[in-house]
Amino acid sequence: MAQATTDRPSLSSQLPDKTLTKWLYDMQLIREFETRTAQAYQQAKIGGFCHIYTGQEACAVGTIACLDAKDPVITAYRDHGHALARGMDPKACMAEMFGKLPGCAKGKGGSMHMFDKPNHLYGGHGIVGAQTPLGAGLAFADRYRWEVLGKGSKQVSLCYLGDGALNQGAFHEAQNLAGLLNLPVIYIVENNGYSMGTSIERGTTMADQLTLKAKGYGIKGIEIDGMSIMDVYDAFKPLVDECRDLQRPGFVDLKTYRYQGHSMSDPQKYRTKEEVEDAKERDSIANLASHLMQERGCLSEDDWKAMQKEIRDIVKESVDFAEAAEAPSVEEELYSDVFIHPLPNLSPSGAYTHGSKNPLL
Ligand SMILES: Cc1ncc(C[n+]2csc(CCOP(=O)(O)OP(=O)(O)O)c2C)c(N)n1
Ligand SMILES: [Mg+2]
Repeated sequence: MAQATTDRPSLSSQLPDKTLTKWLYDMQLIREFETRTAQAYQQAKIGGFCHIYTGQEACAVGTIACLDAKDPVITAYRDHGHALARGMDPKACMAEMFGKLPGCAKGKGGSMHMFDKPNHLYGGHGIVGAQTPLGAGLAFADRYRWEVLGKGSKQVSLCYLGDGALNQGAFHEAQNLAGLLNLPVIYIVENNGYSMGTSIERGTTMADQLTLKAKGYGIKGIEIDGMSIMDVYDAFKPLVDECRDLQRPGFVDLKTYRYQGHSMSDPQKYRTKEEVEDAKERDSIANLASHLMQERGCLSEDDWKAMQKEIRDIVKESVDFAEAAEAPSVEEELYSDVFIHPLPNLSPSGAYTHGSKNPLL
């Protein structure tokens, strides 16, 4: 639970009941969504790689709660939670995983590639660390638009990465440029302690002082307990405001835990059941629900049950929708949205138009 370190009340304690109730709703939506996703995967209705976000809900919901609607968000492949927290329709998210046409990427991206331009979500990236230079680029673009072109307003980009991406060269180059050019991007390490089956202690130096790595690039870093959404909001909101205002980068070591295996095929021999159970004792959803019921007294047991039921229905609807939806046709979709070097029979943008013949085949 969030606690004010001074006599001043914490930021989250000053928010209205309805805001915190909405956080609970959003986190529960992700949890239920992931439960149904895992089921659908086991029934072979979802193909490809699939990484479940259960346990980490407070990370996406708490940090995105600190943003403006136009702030860009980019993340890795464990991305369903970010997509839903950013406002993607659960039907579009589920249909994407089912490989169906109404999916956010017309069913051509799948679980790891959630994109939602209207909600300023720029993926969903499967190569570990690949999103980190792109995050710097999003921040550069917004800053250029505002400062040089005099358009728009000061934005701040959020770039999420796993602890496994800390060691990628691309991330170090990205941080160097972000620090050097003062780019308004915040790198949020969703530190769930494991990169597949490798614990963070075995995989990276200074595992207990990650913020020092960012300091080496002139980037201010903070540590946050990612299992408490109120702690996330209380610590992250001032950082977002500062990075927006001063147009400079930030770094967060957001300590969290994933309850499921790395992906849908993981025997989990690298950790004990007790370790997983210990993490569940600090569950962000259970903690917020009990805070709202017992401390704030704004939610009854019945309200909470009704909310869970409503969410179950919404998610079930998204699965039914995804199952019934049309798959993309090979003729219409195989060569659309594909970019290659411009050749004479392509449209000026370099994209294949529907039905155009691929000259390389
Ligand atoms: C460049 C690259 N190397 C290896 C992989 C294989 N791989 C996929 S996920 C993963 C682990 C990444 O762990 P982390 O960054 O901590 O994210 P988490 O899965 O914990 O969310 C690895 C090594 C990859 N996708 N890309
Ligand atoms: Mg990890």
